[in-house]
Amino acid sequence: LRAVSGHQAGMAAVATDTILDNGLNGRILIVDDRAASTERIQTALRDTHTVDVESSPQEALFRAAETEYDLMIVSLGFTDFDALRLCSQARSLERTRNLPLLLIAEQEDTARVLRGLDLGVNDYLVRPIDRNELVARVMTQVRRKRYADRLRTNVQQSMELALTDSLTGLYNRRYMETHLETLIEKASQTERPLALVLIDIDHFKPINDTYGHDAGDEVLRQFSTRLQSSVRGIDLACRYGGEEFVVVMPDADLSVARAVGERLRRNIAAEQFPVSKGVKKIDVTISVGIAMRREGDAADTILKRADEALYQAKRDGRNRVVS
Ligand code: GH3
Ligand code: MG
Ligand code: MG
Ligand code: MG
Repeated sequence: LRAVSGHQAGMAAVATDTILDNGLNGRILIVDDRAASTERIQTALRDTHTVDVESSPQEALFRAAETEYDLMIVSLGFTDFDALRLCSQARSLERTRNLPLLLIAEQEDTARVLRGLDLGVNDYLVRPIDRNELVARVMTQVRRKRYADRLRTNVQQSMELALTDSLTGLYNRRYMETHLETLIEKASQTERPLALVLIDIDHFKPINDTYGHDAGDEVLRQFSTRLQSSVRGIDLACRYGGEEFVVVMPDADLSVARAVGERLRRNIAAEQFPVSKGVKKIDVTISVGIAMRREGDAADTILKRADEALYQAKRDGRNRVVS
């Protein structure tokens, strides 16, 4: 009995594997100008994958750059086109650099297959093609492509995490400070204005104390959304720390920066913040300090001046913009 159940367990494992691969539906582009020779390949793959056929190499490259294919199968048997040129072009284009390439070769093509592998072709099959081998090799490439895509996405995500604040999704202080140096340099070269807007939520500690830390977090998140939507596309909004935010505004003179700061201040004061699933609504105000870049300013010099303006806004009674 034990032997039987062991065997069944083994069967189950194999079945799961097969199911996973069967669920892996790849998008495949076959490139060949002779319909008859693609027919069998297409038929073998059609049940599992989505298969497109393209007879023009140039068109194939366009399609591959536009569509998220998992594999391009290139026939070496083009009548008057060197299929390897297509492979080399695919490798040099940003959009198709990571697209797996599988060559279909004739017996006498050995030298060209070697050149293809040198160009970065991933695999090849020689005619006459064995159906099972084709299916298996295609699946290997599709699986590898998906795995590589997942890895890339993970890398991108961790890079974003390093640049953004996890509570609000805004850029973090580190990113802002790096970017600010660049923007200062650019403003200096182009002799265009650069404004720095420093924002601090008024009496935020009592919000935490009265409604709880979670409600405080909720206010910070909602504020960030409202901040992001009230700045221009080229402005850089970041969470500077706790309940302090910075907006770096390239190409904005003092009147533009004041207008943005004033509009935000008014908008925040005018509309309450719903917290605790909307059960409670909180009045929030902000104080804003603005500084313009002056010739020779370093990042911390502008920040310090904005901080002095902010401090003045607090002293003058909060809920105001000082520049
Ligand atoms: P002022 O008008 O002078 O700015 O008063 P304030 O209470 O806003 O200033 P203070 O600097 O004394 O308090 C800021 C508070 O922000 C203290 C800190 O506990 C809270 N805080 C900082 N980061 C977070 C956070 O991520 N979540 C929450 N809920 N609170 C935070
Ligand atoms: Mg503060
Ligand atoms: Mg404070
Ligand atoms: Mg505050």
